[in-house]
This record gives sequence, structure tokens and C-alpha cells, in this order.
Amino acid sequence: MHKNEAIAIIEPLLTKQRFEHTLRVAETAVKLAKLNNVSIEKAEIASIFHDYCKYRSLEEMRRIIKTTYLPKDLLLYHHELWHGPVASFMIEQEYGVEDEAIKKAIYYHTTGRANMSDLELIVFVADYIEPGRSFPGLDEVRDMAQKDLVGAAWMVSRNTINYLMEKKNSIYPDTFHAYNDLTRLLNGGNKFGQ
Ligand code: DGI
Ligand code: FE
Ligand code: FE
Repeated sequence: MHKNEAIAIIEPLLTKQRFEHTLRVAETAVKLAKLNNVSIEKAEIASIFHDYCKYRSLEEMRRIIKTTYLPKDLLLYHHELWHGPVASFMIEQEYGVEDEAIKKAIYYHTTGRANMSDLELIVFVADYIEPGRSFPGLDEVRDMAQKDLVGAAWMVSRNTINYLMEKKNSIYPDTFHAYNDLTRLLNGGNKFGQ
């Protein structure tokens, strides 16, 4: 699919703000793709669709999770976590997007997971650092993203967990798996427990 086709699909489904966020995520992801020798086309399509299901009704997302291969434990966690997995399923269903790398980058954009591909790391980081965001500590993550994608993803994962714990929110296991795996990578491989 060409990026203009993807943009035309998502525009009517998103608010103006969310649409503009999406375009900024795509621009940011393309920059990160160039820096890390990742396919620009895949980074664009994954980014354009990453929040494709952000405004589906909770009933519809719940039904899709219950009746497809998506893991049922998502239903035990906050509904904010549902739109990525649901979008990954729906773009194949509705538009025939079968590329597993793209589907995974969309699927895991909110939580991350262990063993993320570079494309997954790019969408995960781009969603967090796009120029419209303003979180505490964001400049540090933006600087790191210019130098080290894994280091930047580690910061996103750490910041998200800190933020969720401060708010007394529950944390989905993949969010912890991402943090642990990225920590291991930053410590030079497989030093468990560090
Ligand atoms: O869709 P966006 O707003 O662009 O961003 P997103 O999909 O990364 O995140 C949506 C929200 O999900 C964000 O406020 C952080 C939150 N989140 C991330 N991981 C977890 C989580 N919320 C809960 N409850 N548990 C998690 O593990
Ligand atoms: Fe999202
Ligand atoms: Fe987003």
C-alpha cells in the first residue's frame, strides 16, 4: 500500500489532533528508519496505521479481542492497551495488510515487548518523541534517539512504567518484558538480573 492511500484511510477515522499526531509519528519514524537502515516504506505504513483503531468503540474492540486470535488477558487490563492489537488484526482483515513486521510494529506500539525488531522500536519511540509531545524528560529521549535506538526505547519503557506506577495503574506484562529485555541489551547481552 502507498502511504497516500494509508493516509486517506485513516484521516476520516481520527480527530484532527490525532491525525496530525499520526503524521508527525510517521515523519519521526522515517528519520529513525534512515538512521537505523530500516525500510522507510514499512516505517511509514506502520506509523500511519498505529492509532487506526484508537476511536473504535469499546464494545467493538472487546468483541474483536474475544472472537479472534488476540490474547484474552488484554480484557483484564486498561482499554488503552487494546487499540494496537486490534488495529494489527483489522488492517489485515480490512485492507489485506499481511506484512508481519508492520503488523507487529502496530500491535506492540503501546506496550513494547521482549525481542522487538528495529521497526517495532522505531514506532514505539516515534510515538513517544514526535514533536507534538511534551512529557517531562522528553528532550533526553529525543537526544538519545539520534544516537541509540535501543537506549531511547529503554527510556520510553522506563518513563512509561514510572508514570503508570505513579498513577497507581496496573501494568501489562509486555510493558515489563520490554523494559527487562531492553535493560539486558543495554547491559551488553544476557546478564540476567541486571
Ligand atoms: O495512542 P497514543 O496516545 O498515541 O499512545 P500509546 O498508544 O503509546 O499509549 C496510550 C496510553 O497507554 C498511554 O497513556 C500510556 C498507556 N500505557 C502504556 N503501557 C501501559 C499503559 N497503560 C496501562 N494501564 N498499562 C500499561 O502497561
Ligand atoms: Fe496508540
Ligand atoms: Fe500514537
